[in-house]
Amino acid sequence: MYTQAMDTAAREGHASASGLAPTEREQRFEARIAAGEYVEPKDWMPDHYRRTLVRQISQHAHSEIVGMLPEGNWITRAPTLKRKAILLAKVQDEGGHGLYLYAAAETLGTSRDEMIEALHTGQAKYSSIFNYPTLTWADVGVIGWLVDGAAIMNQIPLCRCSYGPYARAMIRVCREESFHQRQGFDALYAMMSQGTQAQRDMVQDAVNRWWWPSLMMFGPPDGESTHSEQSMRWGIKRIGNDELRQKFIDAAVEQAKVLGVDLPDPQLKWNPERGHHDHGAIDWDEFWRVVGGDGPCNRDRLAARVRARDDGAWVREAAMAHARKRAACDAAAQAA
Ligand code: BYC
Repeated sequence: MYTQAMDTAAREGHASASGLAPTEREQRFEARIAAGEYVEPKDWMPDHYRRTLVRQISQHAHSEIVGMLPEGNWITRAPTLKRKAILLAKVQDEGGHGLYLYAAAETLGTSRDEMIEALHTGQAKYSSIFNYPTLTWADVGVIGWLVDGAAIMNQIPLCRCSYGPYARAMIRVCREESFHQRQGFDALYAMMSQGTQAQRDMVQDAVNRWWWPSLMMFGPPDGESTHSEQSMRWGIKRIGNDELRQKFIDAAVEQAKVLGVDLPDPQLKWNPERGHHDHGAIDWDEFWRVVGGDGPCNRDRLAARVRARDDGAWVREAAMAHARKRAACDAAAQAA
């Protein structure tokens, strides 16, 4: 899908943008965004818009890839064959999401090697949530319910992102994420409704540990968000961090009642005037510590990714050697 987007010739009116004075070009770009048009790879765009997208899309891709690790940790220990098959498929989906997203970011002129290098050297971020450990099987269910649930809430508006390749990738990703969320809920519901007291306690313990980090996934409060204002003006983000977090909390409260678990926030209470749930204070110091590299699993996560890249070097080299031989054969066949 990205290849098609890249092959699309710059459309009439946009192709000629390079002949315009810089301010006029920017005004025309802003007008297109205001009119709700999609920006495609060959269209003119301000450098800052391009850099913002590369930053966000590559971080999103890294999150999907690093996000395979906490759940991957349970594939060999899933309680039944059915749960193992589901988990394998889910983790594989996350890998696929990472690949679509790297491909979408590549359309902006940054190579995959550059993006991966930025992750491995700690220059690029990935979602804070994946720096927490998965201690029990219930953590896998809670990741599906809360982490994928938060991801969907955040990502549905990205299906209307002004950059076409990102928006199109998000449509497919969101469909799969919604299955992921339901499978997590289903795994927890099985333990809560048919399990032993020990299993119900295990679910509650996992909810207690993942609830606050899930709320942090939406990013800092709007007042402290560096990029929100500009990203919303450009139609990259459609809804602010706080509004999305609130929508997620309101939805999760009702789902928690169905599951029969408590959310670990004594201040969580319906506020009829606001039409939303009030909630307790989020520990933003913890968030910045984790984002800064000092969470419970940051070092392990990065080390696992670097090791995977090193271990896979021979596969990449073999594929390149094969491609070179193939090209030489094709050239010889054409010359004959
Ligand atoms: N973790 O100005 P702000 C998944 C950074 S994976 C780490 O509000 P922005 C899944 C932010 O980057 C889903 N860093 O930023 C996979 C910025 O730093 P830089 C992942 C965070 O970009 C496997 C600074 O804080 N989803 O679904 O306007 C299994 C200031 O923030 C975080 C995405 O990536 C964080 N939580 O808004 C299961 C969605 N929050 O870059 C599930 C796409 C903020 O200036 N991304 N920061 O150094 C977004 O929607 C936005 O980038 C964010 C942040 C809402 C995350």
